[in-house]
Amino acid sequence: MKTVCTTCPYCGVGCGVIASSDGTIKGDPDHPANFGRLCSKGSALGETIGLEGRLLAPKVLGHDASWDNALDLVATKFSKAIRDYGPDSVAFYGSGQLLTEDYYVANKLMKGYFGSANIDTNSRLCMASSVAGHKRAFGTDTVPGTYEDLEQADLIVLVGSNLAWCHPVLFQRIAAAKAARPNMRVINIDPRITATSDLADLHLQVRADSDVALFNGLLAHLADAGKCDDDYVTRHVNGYTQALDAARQSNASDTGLSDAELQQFYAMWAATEKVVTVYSQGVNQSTSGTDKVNAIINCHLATGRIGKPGMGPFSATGQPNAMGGREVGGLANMLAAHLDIENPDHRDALQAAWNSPTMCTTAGLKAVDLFQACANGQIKALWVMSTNPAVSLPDADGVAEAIRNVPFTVVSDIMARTDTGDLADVLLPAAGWGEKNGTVTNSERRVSRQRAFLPAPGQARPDWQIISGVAQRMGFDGFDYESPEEIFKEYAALTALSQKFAKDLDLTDLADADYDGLGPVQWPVGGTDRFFANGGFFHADGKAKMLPLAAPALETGKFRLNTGRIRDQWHTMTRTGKSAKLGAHLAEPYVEMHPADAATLGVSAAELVRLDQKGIFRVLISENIAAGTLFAPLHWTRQTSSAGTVNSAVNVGTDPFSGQPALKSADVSAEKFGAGWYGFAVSAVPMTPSRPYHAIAKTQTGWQAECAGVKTPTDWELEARNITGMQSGPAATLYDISTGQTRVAIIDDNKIAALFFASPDPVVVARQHAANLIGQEVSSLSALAGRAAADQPDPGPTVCACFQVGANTLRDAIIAGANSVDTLGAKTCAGTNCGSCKPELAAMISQFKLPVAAE
Ligand SMILES: Nc1nc2c(c(=O)[nH]1)N[C@H]1C(S)=C(S)[C@@H](COP(=O)(O)OP(=O)(O)OC[C@H]3O[C@@H](n4cnc5c(=O)[nH]c(N)nc54)[C@H](O)[C@@H]3O)O[C@H]1N2
Ligand SMILES: Nc1nc2c(c(=O)[nH]1)N[C@H]1C(S)=C(S)[C@@H](COP(=O)(O)OP(=O)(O)OC[C@H]3O[C@@H](n4cnc5c(=O)[nH]c(N)nc54)[C@H](O)[C@@H]3O)O[C@H]1N2
Ligand code: SF4
Ligand SMILES: [Mo]
Repeated sequence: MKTVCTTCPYCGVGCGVIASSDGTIKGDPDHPANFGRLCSKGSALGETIGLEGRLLAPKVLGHDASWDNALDLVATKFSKAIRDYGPDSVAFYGSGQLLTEDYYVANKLMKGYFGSANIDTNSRLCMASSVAGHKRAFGTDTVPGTYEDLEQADLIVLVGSNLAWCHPVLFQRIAAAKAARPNMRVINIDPRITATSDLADLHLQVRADSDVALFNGLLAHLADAGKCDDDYVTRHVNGYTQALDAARQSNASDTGLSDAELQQFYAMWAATEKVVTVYSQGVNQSTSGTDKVNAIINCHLATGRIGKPGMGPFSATGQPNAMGGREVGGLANMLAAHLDIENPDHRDALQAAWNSPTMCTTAGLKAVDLFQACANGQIKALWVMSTNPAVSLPDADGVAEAIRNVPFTVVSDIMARTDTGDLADVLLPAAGWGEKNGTVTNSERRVSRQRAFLPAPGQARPDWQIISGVAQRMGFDGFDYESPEEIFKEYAALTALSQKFAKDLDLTDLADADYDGLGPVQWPVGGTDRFFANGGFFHADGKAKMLPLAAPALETGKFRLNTGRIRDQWHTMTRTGKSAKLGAHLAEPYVEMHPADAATLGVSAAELVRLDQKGIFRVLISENIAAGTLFAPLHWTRQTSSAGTVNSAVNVGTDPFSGQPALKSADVSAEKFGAGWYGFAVSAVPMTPSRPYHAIAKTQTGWQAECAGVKTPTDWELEARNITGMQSGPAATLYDISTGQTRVAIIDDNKIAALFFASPDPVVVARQHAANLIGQEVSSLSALAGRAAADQPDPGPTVCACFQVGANTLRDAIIAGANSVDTLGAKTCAGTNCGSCKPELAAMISQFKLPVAAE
């Protein structure tokens, strides 16, 4: 058995993991990102490393091919496109989930050997506004602070960040710090009330995209209250007066908050020296995203609250290597080592270091434009790596069409079937997490090793090796790498250029370090932990810039659709979807809707809603969302649902500075989906229900499917067989003529192989219990009751993923007196492993706690 210290492949917290080849996963107690903690996704990594669904050999036009044939073909097609149509006729689309070494090699090939910058990444959908905001304010893309600041702060302001679900270990660090120092305060600014709001002393339910107005209002208040640091501003900041003048033009009532709420927020911020403002996609994914970033940074610059312990603006990165990608110049408008593409000296220096034949001279196409160029015929050869754009880009169906329109498309992925892979001419099998070596950089600039503990399956190869193989076949020197270590050392040495041009990034000390034994290390290596406490910005005069910002006009449309993440799934679910534990939390695509809107549309709880004629989602009626707005998760795809790909209904503009799409604000129509029947099925085998509405998920015993259709089937047994994939074996059907409810059990070898429940209304059945019956002996037909027997209480929908504790179990324990998260944990185990469900436990306690009798 092999055991290694490695890094979690999901979010940008970058937790250290101790992983073994038998699938055991533990948090690394010595890693400074998590000190042993893991969230539900990290804890379930062992369930996701199986080979089910993996791409194990190269495929050309759907047929297995040898590596030689596949790589020759890719090299020939790219060479020919460049020869016939020029370097800008080819494009790469990469990912913040590539390792630094993969990312570096792809950029070197594209920018230094093809001579085009048409290489962009999903970081355009994620961090681009933060990058643009940092560059405007600081002169370079620097995150000034560290995770410790979040523990040392007296006030944490979360803006457009559902930290409890998206950066759970950081959230837990804050929660622990707050428990230890009860005077610490947390403010959450989000148009939705979320699990994160549970920790907040103040939740500001702002109008969407009113963040610039809010922070402009704060800046004016800080000036009026005499809280600006004149000395810091004079010595280190340009643009104060203009920024303040512009801020005074803004109208804080745009936020929709009451005066009392605004004054409370301003007063708390003004009164607290140690304040950290953490922001994420509610800020970045907006047509005013870059301005939002600068509106936040303006307030920190004006007060000098930056770069000192417990204070500063903090952009939480999404993906495990969002930060590393930025360091190696992963975006179409950047060069490696934080060098600028517009600067000829930077370009020349990089070309000299690479000793490369050519160099791109201008920025390339940004993600949305890149796929537009695919649609209009400019792109003749496209290579997509470690991302699923046919799901994750806005106008996902248009993007799929655009990819189809490219004469030659290569997709490198670990999975045989993804919505993007299905469109490829060539599929290349990549080695996945646990099978390859390299480095990633987390949100606090800490470089950590990923280490292999499993053999690469089938013919899978690490991405750097695949890219290098094509480069060599195209006749380029400079790609004869034998290992990721060689690549890392070349890149680390190259960051000397960043120093030469007075930039921030310096990894040169790592160029001679022991790569195998490299522990987590923060940059600047051996320097200070934080930037800018005493100025030292990276604009030519060494000063920072405050920006004069106008708040955008806020539109009122039909419904405003906000999108984002849920606790237990990662993006397009290609990995987390393999875990039954993770699937049990929220198992189908849903749309959150205010009760008033539900009443207007005539939809009741658990019915279905159609968005923009394209998507169909289960309605979740909730007071946590404002009337006129909707929220839907981004995770479901055409593989896991019939119509749950939310980006099919998301058609949005981009930020003018960063090119980041406004994924939080699609204008959509919504109507009730008139289902004639609803169904729920569990089966021992994977299902492809192909019904107008369906969504599948993994269970402990096989698979489950939610479905619905318009026309009620006449033969329910046939319907059950078609949906569950169980064509043979005896079936028992129960039909209740008074309610129209139907139950079908299909038996194989005297064991229950599939169960199907249908009803004219949303199906009420103990789903977890039904799933657990699969594979059981058929002692009686009581299985068809669809509810648990008295001696086997139904735990209800899963809340705690680690211990599979359901909502009913928790409700009963709360009613029996468990009235704190800790006692509930002691009684049921819920929340005692990763702790990701603690906000939900707290919410349930306030819902079900019996009122204490007056004494
Ligand atoms: N479980 C899980 N965790 C993840 C991921 C995942 O897929 N699953 N993905 C990772 C990645 S790549 C990323 S980028 C991060 C994202 O992490 P987050 O940004 O925290 O997550 P989101 O759910 O995208 O959006 C955050 C919040 O922005 C709010 N919001 C929307 N519009 C506005 C607005 O105008 N103003 C304000 N103030 N708020 C607004 C939304 O209501 C939402 O609650 O998560 C990372 N972590
Ligand atoms: N509506 C809406 N859309 C969004 C967002 C939103 O908030 N709302 N958020 C956006 C953001 S912030 C992000 S980051 C994107 C994420 O969106 P994507 O990047 O498209 O989503 P993933 O599912 O993470 O895709 C990663 C792919 O890489 C594959 N893979 C895993 N490991 C490896 C490997 O080692 N090598 C290779 N070659 N492949 C691998 C996986 O199987 C998967 O197919 O979504 C964006 N889209
Ligand atoms: S918080 Fe969770 S998903 Fe993020 S790195 Fe840590 S364990 Fe992984
Ligand atoms: Mo992201």
